Amino acid sequence: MKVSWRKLPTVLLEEEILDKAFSRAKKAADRVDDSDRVFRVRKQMNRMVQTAADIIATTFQDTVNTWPSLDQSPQFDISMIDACVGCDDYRHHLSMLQWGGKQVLNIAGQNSKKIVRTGRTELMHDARREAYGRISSIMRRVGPSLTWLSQARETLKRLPTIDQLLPCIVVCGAPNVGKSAFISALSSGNMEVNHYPFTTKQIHVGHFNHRRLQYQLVDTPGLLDRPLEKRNAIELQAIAALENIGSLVLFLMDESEACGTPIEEQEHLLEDVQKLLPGTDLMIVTSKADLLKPLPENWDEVHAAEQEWRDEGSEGEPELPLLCDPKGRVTMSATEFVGMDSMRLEIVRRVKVARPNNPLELPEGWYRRDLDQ
Ligand SMILES: Nc1nc2c(ncn2[C@@H]2O[C@H](COP(=O)(O)OP(=O)(O)OP(=O)(O)O)[C@@H](O)[C@H]2O)c(=O)[nH]1
Ligand SMILES: [Mg+2]
Repeated sequence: MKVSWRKLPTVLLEEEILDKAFSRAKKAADRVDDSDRVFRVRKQMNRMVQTAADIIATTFQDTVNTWPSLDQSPQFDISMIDACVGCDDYRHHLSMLQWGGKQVLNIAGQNSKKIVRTGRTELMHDARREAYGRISSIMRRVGPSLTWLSQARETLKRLPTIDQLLPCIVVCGAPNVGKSAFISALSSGNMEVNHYPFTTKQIHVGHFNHRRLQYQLVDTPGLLDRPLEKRNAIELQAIAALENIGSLVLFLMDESEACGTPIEEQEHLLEDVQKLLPGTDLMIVTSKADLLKPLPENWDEVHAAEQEWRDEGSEGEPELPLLCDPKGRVTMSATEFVGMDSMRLEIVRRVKVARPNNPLELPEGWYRRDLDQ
């Protein structure tokens, strides 16, 4: 169930729609063939009015139909739309298109009648001209909505694609602690790169599959890695959206401080994140295990167990030992790929606890094609 508003087609602007409608209308009129001059002009004027109105109304209706109705959108999407463009505006501008389409068709109907009822060609031309004038003025009223929708589309298509029905692991921590490297190392296939419209930073979304269920891993750059008090309303709303979708939060802590943020500050950030995402299970993970001095005691043991599991085809859900740092926290090295498989299995276990009645725990042998890519 990928959300379609991320693949919304281009929204044509006022001038583009008018040009398209009037030029098609002219072509339609040029195709009219009748040896009787009055009949010919009547047909031509009628075609012009009807074609122009149809093209505009259809263009509007297509837009209204392809933009998902908010009533049927998942909560995450609604929160994101609200944070990024505003739900009220979203509704208003789509309804303007609906209104405009109706108006334009009415105008065509009325002027068409005038064209049919008269026998004088100059009155037919007048009725056509009048229709074009009225249609243009409706377009001027709808214009700002088209502009708004076109800009909203640019904003919305940059958002991460998250499937609400699948487990989602939110990965956070101070800048440079290794969030993206972790997601990349754990993901099968390529990561998607997106943006939150209000930050310039890249968000990575990765996936891995385990027993036919796809797990999503989402980065949070610029969203959670700043002190609480410096955040604006938009960011808070986006965070609320994350809370809706997160099955598990991983908080990465760089003990080596190679990231540039002192440990103490990272601890403060952790407290903030706990406050921001209170309803979500949180797991603290030490990153960059390879930089720890000394190396974690069970480095070799974990490395060997993971290697063996991979050699055997990564089947089942063994209790691989977790790599532990001196404080007893789970750790891993994304660059050396040690502690990663055991981490993946731990994530699967934690998500299961967080989603006890998971409707997606499909019976053995059940096949969902979209999960097996
Ligand atoms: N030695 C070592 N370096 C790592 C590891 N993971 C990440 N790094 C390095 O740490 C730096 C930051 O990694 P990123 O994955 O970009 O960190 P990030 O948290 O996504 O950073 P932002 O998105 O800017 O907040 C890069 O230079 C990585 O190569 C690791 O496991 N070991
Ligand atoms: Mg990153």
